[in-house]
Formats: sequence, structure tokens, C-alpha cells
Amino acid sequence: MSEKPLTILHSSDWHLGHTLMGRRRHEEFTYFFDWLNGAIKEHDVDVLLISGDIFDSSMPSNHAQNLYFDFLTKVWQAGICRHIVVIAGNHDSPSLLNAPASLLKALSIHVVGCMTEHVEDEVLVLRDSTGVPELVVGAIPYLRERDIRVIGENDSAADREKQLITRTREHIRAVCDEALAQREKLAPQPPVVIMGHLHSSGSSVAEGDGTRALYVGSLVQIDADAYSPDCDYVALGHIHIPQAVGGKDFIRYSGSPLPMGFREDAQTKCVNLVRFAPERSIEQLLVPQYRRLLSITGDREGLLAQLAELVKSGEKIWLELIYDSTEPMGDLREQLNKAVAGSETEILRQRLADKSLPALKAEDLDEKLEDLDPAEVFRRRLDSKGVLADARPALIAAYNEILQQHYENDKNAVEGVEK
Ligand SMILES: [Mn+2]
Repeated sequence: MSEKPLTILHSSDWHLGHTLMGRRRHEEFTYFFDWLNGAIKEHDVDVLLISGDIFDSSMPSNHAQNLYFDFLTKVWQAGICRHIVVIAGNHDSPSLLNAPASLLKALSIHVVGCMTEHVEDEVLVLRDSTGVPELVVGAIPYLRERDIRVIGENDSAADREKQLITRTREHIRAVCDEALAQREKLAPQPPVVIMGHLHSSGSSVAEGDGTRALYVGSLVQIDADAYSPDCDYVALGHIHIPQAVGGKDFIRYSGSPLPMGFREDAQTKCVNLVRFAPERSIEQLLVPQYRRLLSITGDREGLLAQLAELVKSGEKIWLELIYDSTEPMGDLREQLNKAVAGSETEILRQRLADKSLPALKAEDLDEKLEDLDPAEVFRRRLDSKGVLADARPALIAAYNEILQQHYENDKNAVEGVEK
């Protein structure tokens, strides 16, 4: 082993290609990658782990794919980070991620797009430049229902969920066991890290503005005790708020480097730096933001006063304005637009607070369908149909499940070829 401690950088949920209210986020992604490359150099990172949701959709644009391959190329050319491990998340297309896997493997970039029949396919032994094993990685991609569930004709929703949880736990344990068994055979015995993309029980998620439905969905929740305590670190993706899981410090979400919605604005975005020296230490590195996403609420005076402050700050900001008053809006819209004209503050969305909705008409805001997220559209649909409160949770759950299946639909897979 070299004298320098083995250093791992854990990130996830990049969602390359993400757009917000129709706006592309190219500058933000480029800014993040420049920073990340710098961080890899500064902290002398040996292994980079990316725990799923590389892309925002199963059919990412050419530009989004360029960003991904450009970044991988730059890391490889810098020659500092010896290995990159990528797993697919629920937003990724397994077949799209896997397509260049054999080429990338030649560059020590390891991609696991979907589970196979062989658990060994998800276990990697990474070696340093002299061939000494330095890390064992159990790389568990997002497990799709069709990968792990034996589908019965008459299963109830509760049976399905139970079976999904059991199967997911069994698979996690099988990968942990295989990774630990492979370590046993090595000398010296390196740390074992498990990667996964799933929803852990008790993790805190961003609420409101549709981020929950879009990004958390209806995935089953898995307890922290699914992972063997003999593993040295668990690098999770899927939840956008950085956090440890189930009170276990070694099981972590890194969170997304960029906020994916206005409600994620208040959070601190970071990546996790993990060192084994040989004692494990975990440090969160703050990801600087090219632009702030912010949601502000108020009546006429409140909104104008807050806007004036933001404009004065000179910061790059994308704003959501929530009008919280039962007074007619009159010319407020023009006034707000005038207040930000020529500044770095841009209003992306304006909407009415719940309490203002009955008093004012949505036309007041000149609202368009693309201003709404899918959850909001569904909620309004329930309102317009007069669906009673106690009937709603089941309908919303079913709707979220359909959304989830929509995201999981691997549009890149050719019929019959995809595993
Ligand atoms: Mn995800």
C-alpha cells in the first residue's frame, strides 16, 4: 500500500440534461464538472464513485452525453483518479449506459447498468498502479421491478411491495457477501464499498414543487440493516439531500450536486470525500453553485421588497414567485418583470399560494401547462373532479407508480436484446 491514504469521492444524481421550466442548465453542469475536476486534483482522489441518475432521462440529448464523456475524458487525462465506477439510477437507461462499457473498462471506468444473473458481475476488485488490490466495490445498479420480482397474476399491492423489499434486501446482501468473500481472498485486504441507488427508510426528501414525485417516486424503502456491517462505506444515490442513513455514519447519500427544483434551494449541495488511512473518515465538500434557485413568497409589497434585495445582490438567480394574497394582482406581473429587467435575477415561474387560489383565477398568472409539475396537474385534476380527501392517497400512489414506470421505461433498449 502507498503511504497516502486511499481517497474516494462519492457523488450521485447529476441528472445531466435536466431542464427547469424549459431552461437548459448547461452552464451549471459545466461549472460543476470544472469544479469536480479541480477537487479530484486538490484532494488527490484515487477512486470516483457515481451512484446513479447520471442522466435525467433514458434518452439524454447529445449535449448531455457529450458532457458525460467529456468529463470522463478529462478525469482520465489528468491521470490522478485511477478508477471510476458508475451505476445506473432509475432515471438512466441501462442499455444506454452499458453500450460503451467495454471500451470504458479499458480506461478503468467501470459501468454497471443493470443486474445480471451473476452476482459477481456487480463486484469489482480495483487495483493500484502496481497491481496491489486497493478497493473492493459492490456496485448495485437501480433494481427494476422486472429484474427482481416474480410476477404473480393476482398479487395485491401490499404483496408486491413486500416481495420487492424482500428481493431487494436479498440482492443487497448477496452483493455484500460476495464483495466480503472476495476481500477475504486478497492480500492485503482492502476496504469494501457498496454502491446503490434506492430509497432508504427514514431518509429525508425535498417536499413540494413536484421534486418528490419526479425524483423519489414510489420506490420501496429499504432499511439500513440490509447492508452488512462489515462493509466500510455505502455510497448511495437517489435522494438529493446529503445525509447518513438509519443513524449509521458509514451509509451515506451524497445528494445531487445541483438543486433539481426550487424547493431544494435551501439545501447545501455536496460530494463526499472518504479516506481510509486505514481508519475511515468522511468529509463533505461543498459544491459551489453557478446559479441559485430560489422560491420567494409574499403579497405585492413583500415580493417587490424581496426582489429588490436579490437584484441588488448581483447574484445569478432563477426565481419562483408565489403570490400569497387574496387581493387582485392588477399590474403586479409587469411590476415584477420591471424590477428584474437587466439584472442577473430571472423569474422562471409565478404561481398562486394555496390560500390565494380560491380567490383568484389561475388566468391571473397567465399560467401554462409547462409551468406545472406532474403532481400539481394531477392534484388539480382531483380538485376539478371533486375527489374526496380520503380517496386521494390511493389515487396519488397509483399515479406516482405510473410516473415511475414512465421513467423506468428504457427507450434505448432494443426489444429482446435488453436483459
Ligand atoms: Mn433516482
